[in-house]
Amino acid sequence: LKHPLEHKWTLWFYESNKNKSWLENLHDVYSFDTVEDFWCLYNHIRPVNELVHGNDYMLFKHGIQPMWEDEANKRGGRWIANVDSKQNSPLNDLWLNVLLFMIGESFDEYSDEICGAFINIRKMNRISLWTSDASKQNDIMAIGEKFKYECLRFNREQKITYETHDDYQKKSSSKAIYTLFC
Ligand code: M7G
Repeated sequence: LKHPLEHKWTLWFYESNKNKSWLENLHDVYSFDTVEDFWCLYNHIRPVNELVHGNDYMLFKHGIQPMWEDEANKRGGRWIANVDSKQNSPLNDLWLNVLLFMIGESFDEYSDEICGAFINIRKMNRISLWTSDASKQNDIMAIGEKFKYECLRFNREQKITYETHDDYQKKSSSKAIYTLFC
Protein backbone atom coordinates (compact mmCIF):
# COMPACT_ATOMS: atom_id res chain seq x y z
CA LEU A 1 0.00 0.00 0.00
CA LYS A 2 1.34 3.42 -0.95
CA HIS A 3 1.22 6.40 1.40
CA PRO A 4 -1.18 9.04 0.07
CA LEU A 5 -0.33 12.73 0.08
CA GLU A 6 -2.87 15.39 1.01
CA HIS A 7 -2.75 16.79 -2.54
CA LYS A 8 -1.85 15.59 -5.99
CA TRP A 9 1.16 17.48 -7.44
CA THR A 10 2.59 18.00 -10.92
CA LEU A 11 6.23 18.54 -11.81
CA TRP A 12 6.93 20.80 -14.78
CA PHE A 13 10.15 21.45 -16.67
CA TYR A 14 11.12 24.53 -18.65
CA GLU A 15 13.67 23.69 -21.32
CA SER A 16 14.84 27.19 -22.50
CA ASN A 17 15.06 26.60 -26.24
CA LYS A 18 15.49 30.04 -27.83
CA ASN A 19 13.55 29.00 -30.94
CA LYS A 20 10.43 28.24 -28.94
CA SER A 21 7.97 30.44 -27.09
CA TRP A 22 7.76 30.45 -23.29
CA LEU A 23 4.69 28.23 -23.47
CA GLU A 24 6.25 25.78 -25.94
CA ASN A 25 9.25 25.39 -23.64
CA LEU A 26 7.02 24.39 -20.74
CA HIS A 27 6.52 20.63 -20.20
CA ASP A 28 4.23 18.81 -17.83
CA VAL A 29 6.51 15.97 -16.65
CA TYR A 30 4.63 13.82 -14.15
CA SER A 31 1.87 13.92 -11.53
CA PHE A 32 1.90 12.00 -8.26
CA ASP A 33 -0.18 11.71 -5.12
CA THR A 34 1.79 9.24 -2.99
CA VAL A 35 5.09 9.45 -1.12
CA GLU A 36 6.47 6.50 -3.09
CA ASP A 37 5.63 8.02 -6.47
CA PHE A 38 7.27 11.27 -5.41
CA TRP A 39 10.57 9.49 -4.64
CA CYS A 40 10.32 7.46 -7.80
CA LEU A 41 10.07 10.70 -9.78
CA TYR A 42 12.74 12.49 -7.75
CA ASN A 43 15.22 9.65 -8.20
CA HIS A 44 14.71 9.52 -11.95
CA ILE A 45 14.96 13.16 -12.94
CA ARG A 46 18.08 15.23 -13.36
CA PRO A 47 19.05 16.93 -10.10
CA VAL A 48 18.94 20.74 -10.22
CA ASN A 49 22.73 21.08 -10.10
CA GLU A 50 22.87 19.28 -13.47
CA LEU A 51 20.38 21.59 -15.19
CA VAL A 52 21.66 24.24 -17.59
CA HIS A 53 21.32 28.02 -17.53
CA GLY A 54 17.76 29.05 -18.39
CA ASN A 55 16.10 25.83 -17.17
CA ASP A 56 13.39 25.79 -14.53
CA TYR A 57 11.62 23.12 -12.53
CA MET A 58 8.20 23.90 -11.13
CA LEU A 59 6.14 21.84 -8.71
CA PHE A 60 2.50 22.88 -8.54
CA LYS A 61 -0.68 21.48 -7.10
CA HIS A 62 -2.34 19.33 -9.76
CA GLY A 63 -4.69 21.45 -11.83
CA ILE A 64 -2.78 24.71 -11.33
CA GLN A 65 -0.58 25.65 -14.26
CA PRO A 66 2.76 27.25 -13.32
CA MET A 67 1.84 30.61 -14.83
CA TRP A 68 0.44 33.97 -13.77
CA GLU A 69 -2.59 33.48 -15.99
CA ASP A 70 -3.97 30.49 -14.07
CA GLU A 71 -7.11 31.25 -12.06
CA ALA A 72 -5.36 30.14 -8.85
CA ASN A 73 -2.38 32.45 -9.43
CA LYS A 74 -3.78 35.56 -11.03
CA ARG A 75 -4.55 37.39 -7.77
CA GLY A 76 -1.43 36.02 -6.14
CA GLY A 77 2.28 36.55 -5.97
CA ARG A 78 5.52 34.95 -4.91
CA TRP A 79 8.20 34.97 -2.26
CA ILE A 80 11.49 35.26 -4.11
CA ALA A 81 14.76 33.97 -2.68
CA ASN A 82 18.02 34.50 -4.52
CA VAL A 83 20.27 31.57 -3.79
CA ASP A 84 23.95 32.26 -3.62
CA SER A 85 25.85 28.98 -3.59
CA LYS A 86 28.61 30.49 -1.47
CA GLN A 87 26.23 31.42 1.34
CA ASN A 88 23.70 28.59 1.29
CA SER A 89 23.34 24.83 1.43
CA PRO A 90 23.79 23.03 -1.90
CA LEU A 91 21.04 23.87 -4.37
CA ASN A 92 19.84 20.24 -4.53
CA ASP A 93 19.25 20.21 -0.78
CA LEU A 94 17.38 23.51 -0.81
CA TRP A 95 15.11 22.50 -3.66
CA LEU A 96 14.41 19.09 -2.10
CA ASN A 97 13.47 20.87 1.15
CA VAL A 98 11.04 23.07 -0.74
CA LEU A 99 9.47 20.03 -2.44
CA LEU A 100 9.12 18.13 0.84
CA PHE A 101 7.73 21.19 2.61
CA MET A 102 5.01 21.53 -0.01
CA ILE A 103 4.00 17.90 -0.43
CA GLY A 104 4.17 17.35 3.34
CA GLU A 105 1.84 20.33 3.93
CA SER A 106 4.43 21.82 6.30
CA PHE A 107 3.02 25.30 5.84
CA ASP A 108 0.34 24.03 8.25
CA GLU A 109 -2.84 26.12 8.32
CA TYR A 110 -1.46 28.27 5.48
CA SER A 111 -1.01 25.30 3.11
CA ASP A 112 -4.19 26.18 1.23
CA GLU A 113 -2.56 29.43 0.08
CA ILE A 114 0.36 27.56 -1.53
CA CYS A 115 0.08 27.06 -5.29
CA GLY A 116 3.57 25.77 -6.04
CA ALA A 117 7.22 26.71 -6.42
CA PHE A 118 9.80 27.48 -9.11
CA ILE A 119 13.51 27.03 -9.26
CA ASN A 120 15.13 29.17 -11.95
CA ILE A 121 18.66 28.15 -12.97
CA ARG A 122 20.31 31.47 -13.81
CA LYS A 123 23.53 33.33 -13.12
CA MET A 124 21.94 34.01 -9.72
CA ASN A 125 19.72 30.99 -9.02
CA ARG A 126 16.28 31.76 -7.66
CA ILE A 127 13.67 29.78 -5.75
CA SER A 128 10.19 31.26 -5.52
CA LEU A 129 7.11 30.16 -3.67
CA TRP A 130 3.80 31.07 -5.28
CA THR A 131 0.75 31.88 -3.17
CA SER A 132 -2.78 32.47 -4.37
CA ASP A 133 -3.91 35.74 -2.76
CA ALA A 134 -1.50 38.67 -2.47
CA SER A 135 -3.88 40.59 -0.21
CA LYS A 136 -3.63 38.05 2.63
CA GLN A 137 -0.74 39.78 4.34
CA ASN A 138 -0.82 37.77 7.59
CA ASP A 139 -0.79 34.43 5.79
CA ILE A 140 1.94 35.59 3.44
CA MET A 141 4.18 36.79 6.27
CA ALA A 142 3.71 33.50 8.16
CA ILE A 143 4.48 31.52 5.00
CA GLY A 144 7.52 33.74 4.36
CA GLU A 145 8.92 33.08 7.85
CA LYS A 146 8.66 29.32 7.38
CA PHE A 147 10.03 29.48 3.85
CA LYS A 148 13.01 31.63 4.83
CA TYR A 149 14.06 30.02 8.12
CA GLU A 150 12.75 26.44 8.13
CA CYS A 151 12.76 25.57 4.49
CA LEU A 152 15.73 27.50 3.05
CA ARG A 153 17.53 27.93 6.41
CA PHE A 154 18.56 31.45 5.47
CA ASN A 155 20.21 33.61 8.09
CA ARG A 156 18.69 36.86 9.36
CA GLU A 157 20.69 39.06 6.99
CA GLN A 158 19.51 37.26 3.86
CA LYS A 159 16.51 39.01 2.40
CA ILE A 160 13.50 37.51 0.65
CA THR A 161 10.86 39.65 -1.04
CA TYR A 162 7.24 39.18 -2.06
CA GLU A 163 5.94 40.52 -5.35
CA THR A 164 2.49 40.24 -6.91
CA HIS A 165 2.36 38.65 -10.38
CA ASP A 166 0.38 41.65 -11.52
CA ASP A 167 3.10 44.12 -10.50
CA TYR A 168 5.80 41.90 -11.97
CA GLN A 169 4.15 41.94 -15.38
CA LYS A 170 3.76 45.72 -15.38
CA LYS A 171 6.98 46.64 -13.68
CA SER A 172 9.90 48.65 -14.82
CA SER A 173 11.63 48.26 -11.47
CA SER A 174 11.23 45.90 -8.51
CA LYS A 175 8.04 46.34 -6.50
CA ALA A 176 8.38 44.24 -3.39
CA ILE A 177 5.22 44.65 -1.34
CA TYR A 178 6.49 42.61 1.63
CA THR A 179 10.05 41.99 2.76
CA LEU A 180 11.50 39.61 5.31
CA PHE A 181 14.80 41.12 6.38
CA CYS A 182 15.69 40.01 9.90
P1 M7G B 1 11.59 34.30 -15.74
O1 M7G B 1 11.96 32.96 -16.25
O2 M7G B 1 10.74 34.33 -14.52
O3 M7G B 1 12.89 35.17 -15.41
O4 M7G B 1 10.81 35.13 -16.82
P2 M7G B 1 14.33 35.36 -16.13
O5 M7G B 1 14.27 36.73 -16.70
O6 M7G B 1 15.32 35.26 -15.02
O7 M7G B 1 14.50 34.29 -17.16
C1 M7G B 1 11.31 35.30 -18.12
C2 M7G B 1 10.17 35.48 -19.08
O8 M7G B 1 9.43 34.27 -19.19
C3 M7G B 1 9.13 36.52 -18.69
O9 M7G B 1 9.50 37.82 -19.02
C4 M7G B 1 7.95 36.05 -19.55
O10 M7G B 1 8.14 36.43 -20.90
C5 M7G B 1 8.07 34.55 -19.45
N1 M7G B 1 7.24 34.05 -18.35
C6 M7G B 1 7.64 33.68 -17.10
N2 M7G B 1 6.55 33.32 -16.37
C7 M7G B 1 6.58 32.84 -15.01
C8 M7G B 1 5.46 33.44 -17.15
C9 M7G B 1 4.07 33.21 -16.93
O11 M7G B 1 3.61 32.82 -15.84
N3 M7G B 1 3.24 33.46 -17.98
C10 M7G B 1 3.73 33.91 -19.18
N4 M7G B 1 2.86 34.16 -20.16
N5 M7G B 1 5.03 34.14 -19.41
C11 M7G B 1 5.90 33.90 -18.41
